Amino acid sequence: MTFSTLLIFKGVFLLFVKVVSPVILTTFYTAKLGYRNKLVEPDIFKNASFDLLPPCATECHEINVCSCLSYNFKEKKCRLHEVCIPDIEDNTQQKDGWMFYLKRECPLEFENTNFNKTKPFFPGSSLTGSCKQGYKALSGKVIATCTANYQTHLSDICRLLLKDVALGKPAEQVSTFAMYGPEKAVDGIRSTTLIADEACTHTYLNETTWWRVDLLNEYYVTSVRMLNRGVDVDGQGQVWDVSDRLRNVTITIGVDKNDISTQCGFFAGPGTASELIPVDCPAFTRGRYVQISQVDSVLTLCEVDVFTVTL
Ligand SMILES: [Ca+2]
Repeated sequence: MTFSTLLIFKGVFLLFVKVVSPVILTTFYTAKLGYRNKLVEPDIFKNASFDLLPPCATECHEINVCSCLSYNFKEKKCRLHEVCIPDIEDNTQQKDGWMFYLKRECPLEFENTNFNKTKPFFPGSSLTGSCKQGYKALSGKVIATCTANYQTHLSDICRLLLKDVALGKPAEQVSTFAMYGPEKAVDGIRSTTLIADEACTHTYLNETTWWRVDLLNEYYVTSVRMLNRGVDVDGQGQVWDVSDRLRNVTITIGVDKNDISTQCGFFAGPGTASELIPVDCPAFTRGRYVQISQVDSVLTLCEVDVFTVTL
């Protein structure tokens, strides 16, 4: 083959490249990436519910010269491209099963959401994030997924965490011994001295004792924290430590005052003097009333904190 023949071949090839087949204008970047026509995970962009970035998209991410990729749903093949021209993208879209994806990021900024990863966020990928301090996702975490059309889908939202929702709210108990009424568990006074400070509730010994508070609004209750009675010294100098009375405590939540039966948690005890006892409720425990019950014992609570998130 002569040199002039080679030139003719080259000219025809370039003509073909520029005019006949715009697809070829897109440079397949294969030297380093090696994903040209390589089989990759099936349906990587169809369903964006997986946690790991598909290998094809990952490589496009990490290699600066890759500016877009195409994926063939039929053949499960992926190609990385160095050059992407909008017209060509339009032309090639869905041709023979190929879909074109620009290396573009899904939005990562969300109100009240703090992601622990800052990498580019590409269609088909997911990021697990956590809420900023003071906020809580009911499911415990937020998964942001970048969909095929560059929309970010959040698995959950970060809700404002409210502390001390019970503070000052109406409280009741099964019975009241002396001056130790139910309000003493929500008065904000955190003394654990029942006798000297009159700081705690005290029921009579009933078969089943209970104390409850009306939060006045419905919330998702995330946890309930009990402050147990401390050591007392009475007027005669006698030391009282009956903190172990707090045991086998059941915490229930209810939307209706007549049905406070949703289980939040259980504290087997026995409690110790001035112990602060947090009990976490299952996710999505919804209610307005919080009830603390125990069997065959005097119930004494020096303070009850209810942690919630807004509905
Ligand atoms: Ca108190």
